[in-house]
Amino acid sequence: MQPWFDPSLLFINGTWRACASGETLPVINPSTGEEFARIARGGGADVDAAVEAASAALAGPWGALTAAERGRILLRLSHLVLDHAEALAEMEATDVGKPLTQAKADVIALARYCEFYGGAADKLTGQTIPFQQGYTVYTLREPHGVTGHIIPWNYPMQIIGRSIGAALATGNACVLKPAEDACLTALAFADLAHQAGLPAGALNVVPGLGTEAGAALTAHPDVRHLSFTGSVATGKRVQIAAAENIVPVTLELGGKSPQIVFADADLDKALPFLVNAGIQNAGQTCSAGSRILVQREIHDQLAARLSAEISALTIAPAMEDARLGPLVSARQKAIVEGFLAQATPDQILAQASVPEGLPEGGNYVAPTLIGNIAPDHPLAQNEIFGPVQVLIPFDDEDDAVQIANGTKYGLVASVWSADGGRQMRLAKRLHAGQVFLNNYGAAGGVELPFGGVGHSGHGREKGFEAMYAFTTLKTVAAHHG
Ligand code: TXE
Repeated sequence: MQPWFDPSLLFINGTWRACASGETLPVINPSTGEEFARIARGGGADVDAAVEAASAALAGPWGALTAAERGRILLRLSHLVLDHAEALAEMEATDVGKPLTQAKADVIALARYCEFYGGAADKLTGQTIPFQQGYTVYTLREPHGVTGHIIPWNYPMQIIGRSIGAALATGNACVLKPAEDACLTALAFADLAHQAGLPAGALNVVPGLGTEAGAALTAHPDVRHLSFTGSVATGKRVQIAAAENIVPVTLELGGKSPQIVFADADLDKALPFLVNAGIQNAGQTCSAGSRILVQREIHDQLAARLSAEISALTIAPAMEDARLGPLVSARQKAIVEGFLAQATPDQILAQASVPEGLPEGGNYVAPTLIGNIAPDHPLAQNEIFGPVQVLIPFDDEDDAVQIANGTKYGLVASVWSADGGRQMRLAKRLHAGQVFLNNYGAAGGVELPFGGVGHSGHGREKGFEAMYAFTTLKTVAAHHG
């Protein structure tokens, strides 16, 4: 699948150009291991040019638009994304190995983010504040200025939608550094944004390595806000860089999210969610429900039902659209296999088989259910970021909360129970940015504020919360006597 644009170029100031070094990086199809395109190896000089273009856009036509005009551009962009749905989905499936149906869902989500933030652009208001006699006081919500966006490879379109959508709606000018394993739909998005009428410089895309283009973006003194989704280790570096320039930073760093199943749960309803929350996108999901905590009296029953489901999962190249495709890269496959090697044979409760005859260079990993494991075992503590679910028994509510809250993360949690009081109690006690009661919403909810506590990061994206994050509040106090 070849993109309709030249993917070896950068998108800066509304035009395509080669990177300063002229160097390119390979784009590998994870389903086959074959190179099918090249992307630019952007670096510091390219980031400088992108930030300069963004600053000029703010001082020029982009900065002069009203909120309603910005919103209309995003709404046009939403339609253009849908018009290109098939091409975008195929591009993503080929680039990151995501099964076609899941890639299509990401396109719909991207369009929905543009629609949501397009509609919301002129709904963001300040306040008037009662103050002393003779004063009128009000607040203004203003854009930060140039915003830097560092995006991972697992849900490129969704994360671009939530981050760039909110930043543009509030009037910032963006520099986007997509992950080296997933640049194509970011470049396509910039092209569509240009077609939708986005003024030059309002959105610039600089592909390249994290340690080069990414580090240069986080260190740039004219970038006034950073948003980052990725690993904890890189998140720390981004936060340190943000501290050097005293700029706010939003970090979304993944998790080890618990799905807590009580003996009174409706298992027929829960089962598809329990499985899907772990294996969607081959488990490469920040909000994956990768720890299933089950009340001891139904442990064996649930283990048997999960084992049957997980053993039957299908695996194929992304374009064949099975339940799982390959992992994004040979590197990610090695990470996941390294985790799996820590399990003893009695801890592997179920494993699907990778079918014979798949392309040899593909990064396929069999979905696996792990059990007989203590809650503090590394497999039950660390984000594996592959199709690996861990099953852990608990005795009662207190025990469930203790195990659920017993990792360094806190992104999402779910509670499966028919007891309404218990649902409410746990919703309060669980350390997480989102709690789902009798459902699981990984990747869902454009409208729903999303983000973590602890090592899952800080700051909130999605919904209206993101618009507050992408603005700075100014208080104006007028003394008129
Ligand atoms: O992440 P990185 P990687 C987790 C997941 C996975 C692990 C490693 O557990 O196994 O991270 O993945 C850019 N300055 N998540 O190595 O390095 C990089 O180019 C600035 C969870 O891919 O965090 C890419 O654009 N930027 C996660 C982005 O950071 C830098 C999604 C993410 O890459 C940089 C992805 C630097 N010094 C991985 N170094 C989630 N929360 O969903 C790298 N980057």
